[in-house]
Amino acid sequence: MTDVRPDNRPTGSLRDRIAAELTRARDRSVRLTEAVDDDDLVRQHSPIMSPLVWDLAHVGNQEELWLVRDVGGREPVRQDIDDLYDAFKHPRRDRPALPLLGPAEARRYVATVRDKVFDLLDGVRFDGSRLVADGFAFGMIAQHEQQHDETMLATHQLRTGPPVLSAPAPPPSVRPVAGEVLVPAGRFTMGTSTDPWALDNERPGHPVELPAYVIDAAPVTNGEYLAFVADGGYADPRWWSEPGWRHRSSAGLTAPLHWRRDGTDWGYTRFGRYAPLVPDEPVVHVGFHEAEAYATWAGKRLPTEAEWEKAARWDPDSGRSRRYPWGDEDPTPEHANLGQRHLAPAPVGAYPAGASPLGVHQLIGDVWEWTSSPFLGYPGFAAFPYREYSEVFFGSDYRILRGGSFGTDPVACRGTFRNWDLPIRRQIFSGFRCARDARPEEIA
Ligand code: AVJ
Ligand code: FE
Repeated sequence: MTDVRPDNRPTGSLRDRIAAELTRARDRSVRLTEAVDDDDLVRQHSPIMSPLVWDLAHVGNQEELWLVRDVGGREPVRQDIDDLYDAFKHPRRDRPALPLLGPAEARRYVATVRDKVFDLLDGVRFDGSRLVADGFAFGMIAQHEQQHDETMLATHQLRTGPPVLSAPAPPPSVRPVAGEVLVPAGRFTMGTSTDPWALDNERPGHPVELPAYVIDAAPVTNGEYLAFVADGGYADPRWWSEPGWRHRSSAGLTAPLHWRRDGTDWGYTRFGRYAPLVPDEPVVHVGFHEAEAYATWAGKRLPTEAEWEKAARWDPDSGRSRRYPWGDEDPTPEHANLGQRHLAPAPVGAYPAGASPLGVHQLIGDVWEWTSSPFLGYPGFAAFPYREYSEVFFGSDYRILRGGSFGTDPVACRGTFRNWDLPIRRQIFSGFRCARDARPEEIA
């Protein structure tokens, strides 16, 4: 028997898609946790990261809370561990000392939860509460697991020792991309009210009016960033904000995280392998303060979040906002470097098919891009389904990042997707591009 939705599409396809997304996320979690031994899984590789085994069981616990208990109305699997895996109860630095499930137990736990979810997925109706409409709760959980997979990938990058992950190199540049793109003044729709798996902070869609501005056609590359380093950028307070300079000084920053001086050249260690810096690759592992300092040094500024999104979504022909720079179709490997297919950002010019109509490249994938905007709710924001996903982080402590990285799965990446972190953080796969106001003679 097939249910039929109001739009006459069978619900079977939604069920299949949910099952595929959940399975894809789990395959990735398994790969990331099977790559290391048990010792490594329970160890903390950095005080700002959880042990990998915490992420694994936390993913299962969220799945249990939302899908098994809430959507399914089933008996709890392990109510006794809710507190251990509540991210708000224990800061990351304290997590290794908790009586966490061990690797074997954690694996059994997530598998038990998943079995129950597949069982209830069989019979669930997608026309009930707002939580299950369009499969939202399932989509939220698939995105949640993929977000933690990206976090686990960042933990892998922080661990020391021989390499355990491998992937083919990203594709080469096929066309030089440089310079800037003028985005004309006018109104566009920011955010969405219709994307079924968009999270609360992406909603609602609302008009935003922007003056004309100019945005870089590509992310700032290692070569460009190196010019800032070589020019003494890290030693000159003129380029830094006051809090940025204070942090630079107390943390002793001299280059992006993972960069290392190799005689007169620079290189970096990536997932345990050392390589010379690739000049045309987007710079990665810079904090907001570093991005802002570079932009000031370059005579520019970071884009606002609205400027980033208009560049990524606004279609000059139709005036509509689309899901991605290239249109509404799901990303393929031709469009963007997403989903951990590669373990590095691709060089600038590697994805001409992913460019926006105005010619802005690599907005999606490669590196998360810092914007100048704090994390705030859009006009009409309503927390859904829980305040702790977004709302408790609203305020000026955090800055927004956009576009996803090579480690972001497509299910958790779109033109409306909002990420945020503290301005000092650089363990994430973060880079940036610059923007500036349009000059009068450019607007004419
Ligand atoms: C959206 C990436 C900032 O990892 O802190 C995971 C996503 N929220 N579990 C984070 C998230 C709850 C979140 N970020
Ligand atoms: Fe989480």
